[in-house]
Parts: sequence; C-alpha cells; structure tokens
Amino acid sequence: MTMHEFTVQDMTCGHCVATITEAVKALDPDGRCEIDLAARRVKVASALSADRVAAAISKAGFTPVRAGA
Ligand SMILES: [Cu+2]
Repeated sequence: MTMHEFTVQDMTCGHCVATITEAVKALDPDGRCEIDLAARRVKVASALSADRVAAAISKAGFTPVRAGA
C-alpha cells in the first residue's frame, strides 16, 4: 500500500466526496480513501499507482492534482 495524496479543488460538497470515494472503491476494492472536504484533500492508500488513482478521480469528473508535485 502506498499513500497517494491529491488536492481536488472542484470537490465541493458531500456528494463529491461520495462520488470520489465510490470511484476509488471501484478501481481498488482494497484501497482506503480518506477525504478532508474543507482542505480539498484526498488521501488514497492503494497498491495501485498514483496515476491510476488520479485517472479514476478524473473519470469521475474531478481534477486531482498530486500533492507536493
Ligand atoms: Cu459536490
């Protein structure tokens, strides 16, 4: 498991949080998703690459930016 961290500025409400959580779960059922809505921060613990996690979040309609990248 690697912790991937993204800033997602267009995640604006609880519905966005649910959508992103579902997208991550669909991509990686063993992954864990931790979201801080106020900070627009998404942390995903997954064996998959950050690129694949970012792609899933993008496909769900959001714009993830790698934290620290
Ligand atoms: Cu929303």
